[in-house]
Amino acid sequence: MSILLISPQRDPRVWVESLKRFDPDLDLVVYPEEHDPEEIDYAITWNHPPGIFKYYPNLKVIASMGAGVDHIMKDPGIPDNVKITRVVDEQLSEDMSTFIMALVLEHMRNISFHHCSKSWEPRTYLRTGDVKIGIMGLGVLGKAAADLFLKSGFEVSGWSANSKKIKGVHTYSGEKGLEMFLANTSVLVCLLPLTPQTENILNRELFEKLPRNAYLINVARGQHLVEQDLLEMVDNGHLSGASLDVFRTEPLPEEHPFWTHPKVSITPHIASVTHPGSVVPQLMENYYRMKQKKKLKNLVSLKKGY
Ligand code: OXD
Repeated sequence: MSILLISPQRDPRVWVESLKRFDPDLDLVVYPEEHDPEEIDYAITWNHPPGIFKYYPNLKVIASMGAGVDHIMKDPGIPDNVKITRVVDEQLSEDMSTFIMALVLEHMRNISFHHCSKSWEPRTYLRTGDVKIGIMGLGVLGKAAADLFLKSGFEVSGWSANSKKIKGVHTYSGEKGLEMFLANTSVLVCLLPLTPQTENILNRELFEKLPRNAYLINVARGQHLVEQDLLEMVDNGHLSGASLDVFRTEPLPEEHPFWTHPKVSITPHIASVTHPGSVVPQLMENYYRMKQKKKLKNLVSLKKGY
């Protein structure tokens, strides 16, 4: 049996190198190389062609190359008996937390404004004690970010669908907790998984519950955000601005109003990019676990969708 590497929009070479370095004898097929679908029992994937997995009768596991699995879950053609796993990686968590910290500091100290203004124009700035960080989504990445902000002296709140306790963090949950959480947040960070329940959650109604001048950071998925609502809320001054790393359409189309909006900062989905060398050991561990019929690590709950 063989492993299928299937990520048509990503350069597979560095993944092949890392997998082969880990196990030089690995039987690896890189899509779309010619192969026998019956020979595949484990697929490592990012943005596979929808519906393709139903042609693999012996497939047992689909392993996401990243932390997110929405690219798999949105495919109605995933066979029922196949297990899905995601990546949980310290490097990914560290990259995400330090990226969010950089955006928060950039916002507090007006760094982009000064770099771009090309004039001697000091602005008042925010200090740590002025900022209340609110993290939506308290999974592995959300907890790591909360931890970094706590260590750096920030007040931190967190919201999740189901109640969670994290030392030092004011935690809120469910519909009821959302209003209190938002009222207590001046920088809102979205780290939610994308599910039917969280799609479009960053909308006008939610923004209105934030204090005036709040700032948005979206490093989760573009589909969380109602783009027009954000534009209206920054234009009417309720939100002071936004940093967006993820978009409904990626790459963000050239004519999109976010590119030129003075209060919207764009980065090209680089908050935390999977490092193949760092995650290949866990992908392979799960492969061997599958072979030995052992419980897989980082298994996705099909009910919850993450
Ligand atoms: C991920 C991503 O989910 O890169 O890993 O967005």
